[in-house]
Amino acid sequence: MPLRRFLLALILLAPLAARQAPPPNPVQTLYTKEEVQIPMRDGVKLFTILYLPKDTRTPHPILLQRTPYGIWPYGPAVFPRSVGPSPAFLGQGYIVAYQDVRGRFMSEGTFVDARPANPASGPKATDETTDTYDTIAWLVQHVPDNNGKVGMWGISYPGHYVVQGMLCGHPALKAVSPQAPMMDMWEGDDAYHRGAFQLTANFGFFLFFHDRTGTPGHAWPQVADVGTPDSYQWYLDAGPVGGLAHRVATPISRIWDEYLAHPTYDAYWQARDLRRRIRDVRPAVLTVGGWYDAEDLFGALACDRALTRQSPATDHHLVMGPWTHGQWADGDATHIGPVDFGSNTAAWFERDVELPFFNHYLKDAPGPLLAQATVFDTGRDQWRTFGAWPPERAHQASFYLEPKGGLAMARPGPKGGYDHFVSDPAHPVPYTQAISFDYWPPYMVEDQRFASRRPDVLTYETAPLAQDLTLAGPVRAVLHVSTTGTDSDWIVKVIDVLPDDAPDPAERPAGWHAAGSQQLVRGDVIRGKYRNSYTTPEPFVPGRPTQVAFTLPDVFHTFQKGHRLMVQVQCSWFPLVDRNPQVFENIFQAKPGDFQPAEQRVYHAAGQPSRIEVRVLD
Ligand code: PG9
Repeated sequence: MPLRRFLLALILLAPLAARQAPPPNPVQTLYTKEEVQIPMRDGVKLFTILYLPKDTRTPHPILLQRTPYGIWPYGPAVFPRSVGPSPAFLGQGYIVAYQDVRGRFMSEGTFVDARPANPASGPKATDETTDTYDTIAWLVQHVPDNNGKVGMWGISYPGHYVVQGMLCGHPALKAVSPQAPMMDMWEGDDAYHRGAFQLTANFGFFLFFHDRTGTPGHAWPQVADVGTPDSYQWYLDAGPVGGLAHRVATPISRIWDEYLAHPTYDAYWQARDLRRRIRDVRPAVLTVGGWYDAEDLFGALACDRALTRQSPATDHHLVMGPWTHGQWADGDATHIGPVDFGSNTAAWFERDVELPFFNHYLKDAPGPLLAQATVFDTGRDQWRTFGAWPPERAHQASFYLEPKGGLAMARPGPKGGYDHFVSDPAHPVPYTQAISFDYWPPYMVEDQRFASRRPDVLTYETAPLAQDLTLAGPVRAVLHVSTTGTDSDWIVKVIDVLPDDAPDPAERPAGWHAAGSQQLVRGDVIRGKYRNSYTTPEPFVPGRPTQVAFTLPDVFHTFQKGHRLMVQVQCSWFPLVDRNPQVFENIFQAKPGDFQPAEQRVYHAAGQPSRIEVRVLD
């Protein structure tokens, strides 16, 4: 091309090119980046990326995240578009450090899932707590322009490392925020719920969570394409969970096999139960959880309970919002599926709670004056604060299952009896209407009419409420049941039944979600053989009435006047939970022919008063 024409083209195209140039990366503008290998006390080096504010007029605190998920982008010249807990932290004068935990990605050593505390005490004995201590000591000593104060934050597995880290005792660690931390993977977090295996969540997770070390440039492996989004049918066709991954010839993490090797709350899980280790926690703690977090709602509540009971001197705070797993960090959390909570609670949390919390403890800024508990009423769509959680002034009450599908606060009379249905593992109750291969987070607020129409789902509901009813705290299900099998799962769901005469959405009152909907507030499961002991499973005696009681995670929900409180009881929740053959055996060794229907009875009689026990806040 002649030079003159080339220059003319350049002049004409320059504004266009300038218009299309990507916006400057704020992280690259505000920070420099360093990659360091931090030596632990046993010599193992942990790969850590530092983002250092270019503004060094005042010393800055350090925010640390430790993670098994990789700390992309690797490479000193490649920058992410945000660093820190949320974009609200950009330019706020924080040094941000991300670390591959031992045995993951670019860090040396061997990875152990939810690594238990190391009982050895020698100078070279290590675990996640000592790795955190050594990391903080190195950062404070070597990172330029730091003010000697360190904070930690993380969601889910990174939240688990925050809890391990807050036990480390390093004096520079002043403030931590464990968000949806895994606290006990067997009773209520990711692996099992009271012995019921969380099938879709675990299979999907371990399809990608392979051992990864020393391969910085890779991306996560593509999750194996099983050829259909219809998880219900796929898992049903795939048969018993034992051997599943190997039958479908899908590469899966070795940890999947570890989880299946420990179906009972044995020493493997007890050693990983972080609740047992919470004591003498010195940093201030901001625990965060989501009322609709399908993965670690249990962990957030368990973390706060353990601090309250076992480390009462700790300055600790709880925030529970209308969120799915990690949704509070998504920037927008106005709704979950069709349920609109009326405001962007994530933006409020990031701006008005999380940033002020760390500013106060790490930069001596005025405190956010956080209450002990800042919790969202999911029935009124409003935040409330309390001096303790659950609120001390909430009082105990029971709602009893009644004949003909009733639910009332009066104990059943002498004429009570039972309801019954056939639970057939060949036709399990779906946990959602959605067609999704991975677990479907909005199931936790989903309209349950798809389930209540089934003959194998028992439904009990109050009359329309004469006044608002606010439940604040745990829900204990106390069922009197029998089965013709020798094992079975029991699922209890607490539901808000919205009136049919829905107001015009334009004038939607707070808490109104969908006319006539049977909106799930809380559901959970127990594998019946663990009803009396998590460590020693017991068979049912066929036909003998037996009590099955378990505590569902807390709720904070106002059932408004005119709504109904509903309870549903069922014996499968598939494929969220693996199928129970309804025979007392190690389910992961069950053969296809072991799975058999059973007749289930739920009693509502004077001597067998099935009920839910709740905390009511007047
Ligand atoms: N809660 C997720 C998880 C952790 C461990 C095992 C399985 C899932 C997570 O998001 O980290």
